Amino acid sequence: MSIGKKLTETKKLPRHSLTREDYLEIFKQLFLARYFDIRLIKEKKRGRLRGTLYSSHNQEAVLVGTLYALNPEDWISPIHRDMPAFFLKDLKSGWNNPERKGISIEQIICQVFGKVDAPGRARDNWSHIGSREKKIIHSTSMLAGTIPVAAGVALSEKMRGSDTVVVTYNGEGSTARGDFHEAINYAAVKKLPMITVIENNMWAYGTHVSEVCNTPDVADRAKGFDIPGIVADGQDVFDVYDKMSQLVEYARQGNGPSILECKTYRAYGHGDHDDNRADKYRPSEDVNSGRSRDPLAVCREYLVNENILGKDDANLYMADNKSASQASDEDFPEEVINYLKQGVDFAINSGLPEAEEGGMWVFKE
Ligand SMILES: Cc1ncc(C[n+]2csc(CCOP(=O)(O)OP(=O)(O)O)c2C)c(N)n1
Ligand SMILES: [Mg+2]
Repeated sequence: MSIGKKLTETKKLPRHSLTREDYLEIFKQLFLARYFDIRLIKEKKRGRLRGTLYSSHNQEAVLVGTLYALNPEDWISPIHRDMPAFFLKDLKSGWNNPERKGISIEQIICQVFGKVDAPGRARDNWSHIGSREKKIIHSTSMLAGTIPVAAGVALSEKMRGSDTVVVTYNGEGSTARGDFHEAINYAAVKKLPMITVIENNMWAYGTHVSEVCNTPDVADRAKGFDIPGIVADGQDVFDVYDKMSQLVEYARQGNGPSILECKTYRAYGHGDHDDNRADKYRPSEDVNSGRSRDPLAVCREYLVNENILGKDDANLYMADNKSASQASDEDFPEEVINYLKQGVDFAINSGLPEAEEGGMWVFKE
């Protein structure tokens, strides 16, 4: 399919239609996603976050760039690595806008703290949530297991005649699963408006991408379905945005599904329980090169080069490449700090569910 070629040949990229406010909002959202991660690591040390933390550090441009290309009514299907996606969705409609089609920061911090005001009412501390109202397909642990569900949602939207698209997020490891192929095959045959974003962070727990994929790019899997398969620089939020926007338009016009592979790198272990082990199965040169292009730095450089932001303003906040123990609140915009504080304060004051709730949603009365 020539859609990727068409994009590179186009002089006017989707980013060129963004306003200055959009550019600055995107930069701020990258900081927000990064600060969420760093703040959670700190909250875990304080004992407020129970359970495993799956960091999305260094992968923020994938989430921000793809989500910024969507309309409020579009559906997303996030997985364990995409916790920020739940509150980044439709964030441009206003961070504190109750009408926006995304989950509030208060609810998300309650979710990770295991509090009663969480969408999961403290049954879980991570991504096993969803919202029909906010157009978020419920996340499950079964890798690739929600792609068939997303295809079903896309079929339903198509039958209704809407121009809504459905976006599924997946690690490169899950692309070796049978249900990945079955669901995309079905979507291709039925020309469903479904975009499968592959966050290729090179590792699936301790398994390298070369152990699960025999083609140079994971996006090459699209060839077997005769659908577009495009590769984006996952460290560059604007490259992700451009390519995603084009695939979204392609789907909205009724042309069918596509795959967008975003090449990135998992900064830490699979989860925080794996941080120390990951140093043993990943060579340090590999880690250093995978983390050498921080999405915050890549975005900042672009904004300065394009005269969207002056150098002094661009350099006000320098969280680049800093771990949770190295970063402080001064490294982030105040608005970002305050937004997280709002969520954390709410969650601290939220209670635990009554024991009687244990059977709720399990047995039908
Ligand atoms: C069907 C299935 N097999 C195995 C697992 C255990 N598991 C959870 S995450 C994971 C690695 C996933 O790697 P990848 O898809 O690349 O996503 P990443 O964690 O790198 O974002 C594994 C093996 C699972 N949850 N579901
Ligand atoms: Mg992976």
